[in-house]
Amino acid sequence: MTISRILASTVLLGALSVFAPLTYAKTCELTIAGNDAMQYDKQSLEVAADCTEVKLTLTHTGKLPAAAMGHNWVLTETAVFQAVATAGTSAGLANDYVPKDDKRVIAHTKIIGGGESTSVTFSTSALKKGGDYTFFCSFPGHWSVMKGKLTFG
Ligand code: CU1
Repeated sequence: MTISRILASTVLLGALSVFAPLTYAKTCELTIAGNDAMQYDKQSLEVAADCTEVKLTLTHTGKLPAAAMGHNWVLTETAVFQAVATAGTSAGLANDYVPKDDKRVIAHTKIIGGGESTSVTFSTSALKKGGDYTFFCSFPGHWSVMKGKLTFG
């Protein structure tokens, strides 16, 4: 192999590694449900390594109104989820119990009541492979039981 060939293949490999991630997009769909007994139907969610985007749909399978038994879905790093949940309580229902413009919030849905559903789409560029993420409902008093782990990769 000549020097110029080695150089050419090095350049080609470099170009491929730069452009390969732009050649596809994959939206992965996740679903979760909350009920009138203050429970999610899942304690863990997995996002495959090749997902570039996640569309999470939350359904409230109960009958109670949002003011009494509202649910949302909030994603943060596990290390900060309790602090974000506490800040969410202060933010109030008008802000879906999510602190405004808080960079610790990776994604969140609005608060919904019984019979409703909502979804949020977010890029996995905000997630690190193997990172420790927790999803939870930030309605006051719910996050201690309505929570689970999200894994990526
Ligand atoms: Cu909830």
